[in-house]
Amino acid sequence: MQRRRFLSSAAALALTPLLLRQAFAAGSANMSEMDHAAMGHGPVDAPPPAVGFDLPSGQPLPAPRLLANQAGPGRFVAALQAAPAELPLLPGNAATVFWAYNGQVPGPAIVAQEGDEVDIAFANHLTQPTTVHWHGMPVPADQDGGPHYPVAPQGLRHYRFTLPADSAASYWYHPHPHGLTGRQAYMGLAGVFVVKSKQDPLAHLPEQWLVLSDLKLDTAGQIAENSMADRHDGREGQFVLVNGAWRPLVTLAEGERRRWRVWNATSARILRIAVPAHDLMLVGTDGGLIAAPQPVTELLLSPGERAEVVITGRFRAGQPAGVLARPYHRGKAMSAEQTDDILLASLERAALGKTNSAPVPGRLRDIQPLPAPQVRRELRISENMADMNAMFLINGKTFDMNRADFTGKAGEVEEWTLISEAHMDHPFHIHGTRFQVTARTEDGVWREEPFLAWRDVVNVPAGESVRLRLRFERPGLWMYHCHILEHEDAGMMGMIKVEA
Ligand SMILES: [Cu+2]
Repeated sequence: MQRRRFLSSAAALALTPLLLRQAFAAGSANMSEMDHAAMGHGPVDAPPPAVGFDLPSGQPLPAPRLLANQAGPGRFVAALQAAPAELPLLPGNAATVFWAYNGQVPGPAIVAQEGDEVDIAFANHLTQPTTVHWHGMPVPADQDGGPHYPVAPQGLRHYRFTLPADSAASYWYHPHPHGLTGRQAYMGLAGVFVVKSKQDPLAHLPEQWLVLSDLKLDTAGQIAENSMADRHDGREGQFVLVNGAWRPLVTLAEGERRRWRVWNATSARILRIAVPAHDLMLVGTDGGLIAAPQPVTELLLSPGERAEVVITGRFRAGQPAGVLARPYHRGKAMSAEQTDDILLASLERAALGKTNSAPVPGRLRDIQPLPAPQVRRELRISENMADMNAMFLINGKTFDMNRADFTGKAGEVEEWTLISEAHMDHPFHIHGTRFQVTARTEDGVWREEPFLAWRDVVNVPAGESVRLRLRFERPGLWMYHCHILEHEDAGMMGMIKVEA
């Protein structure tokens, strides 16, 4: 894996910079100094410019604030609005202008139960159209917040759907308007949506949520615009936040067990999360619990992806104490790859108190493999550095709002093979359904997936392939796309029309 990745990155570096420079020189009218520096000195750009200050750090991890339910049991009714919001990031400095749901970054967390009827009244107080996409959630196509259903500035709409049985999972919501998703998300619009089950085998464990997002500031402490490198490689900022806080403090006692839900809500980072010394057990993926716990040493989460892990405190002398993002090379062409660990949160040993060390059951959920497919599709993911208007492609095409790339039938099992002919990793997300990865290549060699899991995002590493099975249950026009939001906005997206 490492060797192949190195070779493909090296090839990308050797082949693309000149074309890149030409393409961007032709297409970019508004380049920052950094862009010019990047163009003049080859493909490897410096990290995001230092802002000259740090954010406050080391404060106890804040829990995401909840969106209050205005209804009784069986329903979840609330109001959500997207609007500019000034938040004081830096003591003594001017507030930073975000775009936020209900004035919060991340947006308010929604917690509902399987079976609930959800009714969210949404108001758009931005000066551009937006939508609310319920990422991963089983909702009807006209409630999914796709680009075909924009909410105009000052517009209002209700999102209504019922949460089916077996839908308990860690979802999230974010804008999905045509061409504007990346900017709206990096301005601060994203929140989490947790669906709970009344039969939850891990209900006895205390939960802690880690919503990972990326913040790129300019020297005035305001949210920076995308650079040319951001638009190509996907935006990364100077700060990776956890629940809106930079390097917060998590305390855990020796032997204490806790259920973590982790969201990668960054625009483009592939996070290789490690918590050295402590025991980690993977218990859930995008689509909720897996069949049986899997001991892991790391958690690879690509943009849009979620995981649930049970952490058990194991403090050992000499181990770095913290939640880390290990270096991961994703084939960037214009910016430097991550070479060092990033500290996401500090971890401190708490005194033994009323800690929970209850065991994790050996069986968590019944997941049946999807049967043999009735339909097989191939999706080739590629990059064309020579065409500024069609740089990121699926089956050779850039996104067209008026073109369904495939037609499917509700209830049929499909097998999709995602084939990367690209130099970068592209995390692939499908709307309207969840899927089971059945096999992936590693250095070009197919390997069967070791366990069943429901997902809605899967990373397709540069030059590799992924095979998955899915079954659309709901008719409609469904999007699939790269979840590096700058790539999605640049057209690495397609649609399948699912007929009843
Ligand atoms: Cu991509």
